[in-house]
Amino acid sequence: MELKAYMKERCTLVDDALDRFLPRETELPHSVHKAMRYSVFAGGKRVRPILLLAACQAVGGDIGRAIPAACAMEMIHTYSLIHDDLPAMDDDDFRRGNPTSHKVFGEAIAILAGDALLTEAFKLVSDPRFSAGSDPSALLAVIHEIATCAGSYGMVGGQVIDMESEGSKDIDLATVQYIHTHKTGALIKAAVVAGAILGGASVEQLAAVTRYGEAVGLAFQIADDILDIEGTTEEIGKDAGSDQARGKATYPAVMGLSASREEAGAMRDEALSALEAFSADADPLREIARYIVQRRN
Ligand code: GRG
Repeated sequence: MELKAYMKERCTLVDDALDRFLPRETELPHSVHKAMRYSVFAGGKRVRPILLLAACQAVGGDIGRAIPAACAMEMIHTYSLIHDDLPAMDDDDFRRGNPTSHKVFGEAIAILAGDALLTEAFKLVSDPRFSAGSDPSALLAVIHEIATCAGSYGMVGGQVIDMESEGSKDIDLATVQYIHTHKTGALIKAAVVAGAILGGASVEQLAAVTRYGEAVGLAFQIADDILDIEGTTEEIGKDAGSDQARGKATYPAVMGLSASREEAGAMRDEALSALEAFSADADPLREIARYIVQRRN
């Protein structure tokens, strides 16, 4: 399969749905709706929604039913980026080459846009208009998985330890692993687990997809660490080397660049081996695992 064309086609599918699901700028309150749309449509790669749909497809499910959950993952991801950029956190002026939300709308609206995106995401997944005919217990399991992975046992927890570790001289591998698997990995894992549940996965399929998600989630963040060092400013959309300048806890900082590359490759292989029993329906998941460690942005 040709991954570039596949990603482009899935990206359009997700973008069209996000446009339908997100509140219009013409609806009150205009400022927050404008801010929500500004960040959602700022050029993200849509990795999490695409993974969710690919996991649904891998277990033989109908991706049409998984579109709202896919969009919800992107809304949660966007909320996390808006809040991560705030002065109280990373204090970034630019993301993906554009001014950050608080620079355009002010800090209060940026915080509220993030809050609203997080909340709207759960409204969307639980919306009875899109879940008619779905198994209610599967839907509950999806909501529980996403909430667990987004909260303090997941992404928020990773962000807290990341912030608290910044500038510390004696970060060990276990701490970096915790940060990466929670801050970035948890939402990626939640995306594939949610997709598999919505696709009607068996117990064995769900276990395999979970293994895939954990490996790919960690690989994604190690690749991000490596890109921060090796990528050009244009490719990564932030100042190259900014992790090091900030004293961030990263894989290269703890184990060096070449061991980090090996680890990212090992995680990709672990993800691929988790899918061994799957048919060609899982080829998009396989290709995405390869892409995640090779990506340039
Ligand atoms: C504020 C609760 C809270 C959490 C923030 C995810 C996160 C936690 C912060 C983002 C900081 C960051 C840049 C992490 C590196 C990995 C990462 C998540 C990169 C951005 O994800 P991509 O590459 O972004 O999927 P696009 O721009 O394609 O949407």
